[in-house]
Amino acid sequence: MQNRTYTADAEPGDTVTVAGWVHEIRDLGGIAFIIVRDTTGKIQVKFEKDEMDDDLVETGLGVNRESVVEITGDVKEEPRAPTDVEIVPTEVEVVAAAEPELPLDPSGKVDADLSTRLDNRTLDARKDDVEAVFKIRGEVLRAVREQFRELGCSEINTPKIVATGTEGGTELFPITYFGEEAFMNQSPQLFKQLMVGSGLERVFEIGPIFRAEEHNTPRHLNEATSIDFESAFYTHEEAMDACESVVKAAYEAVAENCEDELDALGVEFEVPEGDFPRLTYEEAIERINATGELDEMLVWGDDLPTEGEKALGEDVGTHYFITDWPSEIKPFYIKDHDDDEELSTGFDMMHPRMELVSGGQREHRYERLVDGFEQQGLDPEAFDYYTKMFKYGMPPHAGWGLGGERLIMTMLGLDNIREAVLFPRDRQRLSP
Ligand code: ATP
Ligand code: AMO
Repeated sequence: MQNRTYTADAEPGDTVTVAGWVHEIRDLGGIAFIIVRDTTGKIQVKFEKDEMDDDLVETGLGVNRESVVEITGDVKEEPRAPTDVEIVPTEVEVVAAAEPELPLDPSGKVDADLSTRLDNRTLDARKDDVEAVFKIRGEVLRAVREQFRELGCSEINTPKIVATGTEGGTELFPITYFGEEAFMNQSPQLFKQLMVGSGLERVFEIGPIFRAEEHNTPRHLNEATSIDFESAFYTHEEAMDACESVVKAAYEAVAENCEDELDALGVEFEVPEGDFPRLTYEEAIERINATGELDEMLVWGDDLPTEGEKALGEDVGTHYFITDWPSEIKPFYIKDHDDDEELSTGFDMMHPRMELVSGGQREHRYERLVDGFEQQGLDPEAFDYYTKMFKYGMPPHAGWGLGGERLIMTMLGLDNIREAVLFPRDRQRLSP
């Protein structure tokens, strides 16, 4: 609104108009205050009952908390006010009244459980710490995009309604597409690969992925944000370098540009320093076994169980890569090492708490790619739209996918991945 003139640097003597939410009402008898909150902060408005027009006092003090008000008045110096100034009102308008009973307390004085918070996200995101998460999320995405540009990538958008799945471990959401069976896409994997064979060569995408994960966990969503990278003429080693640079750029940008938000969250924030250690899968299982945290020793070919990831994370203590996975537990599109077919070029990048990234060099040789489908029990014909492009000059390439919410969750120490999404989708939650 044009007449919203209050800013945090308003000075005594200014006449201003502030529009925002009634954060708090304190009635001390002869004198009363309301604290008005807007995106720039909070300002105290003083009502001296005997010295002001009755209507003004009645309107100003008759509102419920969280109502939207527009107040015009004079800025006065007041050392007892939180910002050293206050507004003495001459006009008060209730723009949008709030009901007296709120489903949760946006001042944050009364805690609400996560489910109540998610059901009332508008009110929840009026809280400084919640707002901070989403401001930081925006900053992370901005910094990630900028780093991809530094790396020479073009941003792409690929379809989310598709004919086939790619990520074997999790289920697909089926939909009906004009009478035909289709699915919500689990990953832009095949499409980003198709684009490294185009004139674009090096691409990234930030978009939703859909996975019918069977269980409710604090680190899985059914709709998540995938940050995907893929480059022609890259090895898996170069892809890991790019991955590390993107994650560090996100941390650096938050450290530099989100000081207030980090304060609001009260997190101890550290930008990861030094190179992320690169452990082979073999070293990883040995180190997990050595922690003694697992009931059963891991052997070659086992996937890393959650407790194993945790034990190793505590042991390593920083972000790290796990490389050289057994080929049999990596997807068909991952290339094996040239000198050892049992060993894949696939890698994961881990935060001490959990996996953040999967990636690898890709199989770009047509015959081998088709064999790989058959070995995983997939029908190569269903993937003809993808494989046929490997017959017309597909360069060697590598890439990775980073879980956007897991990045935010681990960066900010959030307990539950749902706190990193405005409107999460999980087994119980389809609205709002
Ligand atoms: P992604 O599936 O995307 O590769 P992830 O972190 O889910 O990433 P997985 O390889 O699926 O990694 O699983 C790692 C471990 O996490 C599994 O061995 C399993 O113990 C545990 N896990 C995975 N999904 C679930 C789930 N839905 N419920 C409980 N535990 C799970
Ligand atoms: P992957 O299946 O490991 O690999 O997914 C990549 C990363 O995405 C995140 N992620 C999720 N986050 C929240 N909820 C989920 N249900 C969920 N599933 C995955 C994780 C994970 O590490 N195509 C490959 C990537 C590649 O090779 O380029 C892929 O999708 O952080």
